[in-house]
Amino acid sequence: MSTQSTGPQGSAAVGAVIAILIIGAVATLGYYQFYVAKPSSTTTTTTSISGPTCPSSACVNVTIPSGAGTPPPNYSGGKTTYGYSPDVITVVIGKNNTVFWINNDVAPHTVTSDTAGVFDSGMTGPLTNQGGTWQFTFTTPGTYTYHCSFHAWMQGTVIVKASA
Ligand SMILES: [Cu+2]
Repeated sequence: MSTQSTGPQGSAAVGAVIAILIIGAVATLGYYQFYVAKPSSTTTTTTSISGPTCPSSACVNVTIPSGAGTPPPNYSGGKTTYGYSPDVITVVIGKNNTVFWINNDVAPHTVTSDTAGVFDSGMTGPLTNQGGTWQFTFTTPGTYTYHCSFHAWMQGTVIVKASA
């Protein structure tokens, strides 16, 4: 700290001015830390990803929300409605039968048909990356349940209806 020597003749008025300046600087610094610096310095890169990239009304979006990789509160095993949002969707062939999933979570996920081999985004597929998207076009009417290969609580359903 380098300060200029002002000698003993510094009056009480000068001292008061200095004190006010110091208080002002501290207050400003405090304000800066709490209201300006804090959001950028303490936030741990919570990457905010805008919604899925469904390009038109011919498709439906399903989001894997942030936190889906953590079991839901009071989880006691089995499949739940937690992890895909919305967890149940209805699509109509020829209208909106392409479904887009996006992973907004930091954990890897999959969209895997409960009936093996019907559809699967894969355990190394795009949904294993935050912000990754994967799409599937349903062409046969029916009710398709699916799950995440990594997280037992994640369960979703696509209800596919024939074109009207
Ligand atoms: Cu998962």
